[in-house]
Amino acid sequence: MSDDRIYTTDDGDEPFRFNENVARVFPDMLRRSIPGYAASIEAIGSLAARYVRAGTTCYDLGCSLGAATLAMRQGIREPACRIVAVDSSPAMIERCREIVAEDDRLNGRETEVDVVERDIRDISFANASMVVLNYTLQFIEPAGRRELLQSICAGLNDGGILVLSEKVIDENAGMEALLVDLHHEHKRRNYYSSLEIARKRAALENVLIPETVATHRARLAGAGFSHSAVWLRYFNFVSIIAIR
Ligand code: GEK
Repeated sequence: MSDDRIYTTDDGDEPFRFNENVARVFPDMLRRSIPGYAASIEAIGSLAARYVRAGTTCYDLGCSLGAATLAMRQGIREPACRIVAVDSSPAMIERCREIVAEDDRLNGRETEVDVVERDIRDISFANASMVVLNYTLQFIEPAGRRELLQSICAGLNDGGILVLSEKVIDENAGMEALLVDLHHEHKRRNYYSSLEIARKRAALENVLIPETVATHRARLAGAGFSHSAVWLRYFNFVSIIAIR
């Protein structure tokens, strides 16, 4: 695994993209940048054990290198399940296919995994018992988020679960400034310089568009989910579970 040194040289003037350079350092980038990331992956495995039903499909949307896919695959206790792992970045998909093939070799293929290069807005969902959007919805234009969640909810079986992890903003400007500052301090503790943090922030402007927890939960209810709850919060990063 390579270290993320992208913004030691990149000045952050160009918008952030999920290209080959990012795919190469991605596990290191997420581990050092997203507080609670490891906990989100662990919980996805536990939730798969509880919620995934025999003969159903699971979706990992914005799968990147397949960390959530492999956590689901390990967690699933039922037969004849399938995981569809989707990402629009060719660099991510190429590496994800290699990682899944290695997992096939080491751990077997009892749960089939299809790795699909596509925009998650073009997927049709059916017979699903679990859907994961682990830090992905934030990259979809806000105007398209409701339609995507409606289509996910419609494709979930009754009692099925969505895991939605996101960077969020706070309604209160003072709290928002504090949470951003705590996040940046967390990144500095993880050996990102202030310059790297500032450059990455500039590159993510208008690419990663965070919303409030209240906006997410209201949208989930409007999309047809019967309940939702925040199960993880670490500074300005949350993970929400929603049940159809
Ligand atoms: C993990 N879930 O390790 N269609 C498909 N993929 C997309 C789209 C789209 N419209 N927009 C963005 N992506 C992973 C981490 S990363 C989170 C997810 C982050 C993809 C994009 O290519 C990238 O791989 C992923 O969503 C977001 O649990 O980098 O902060």
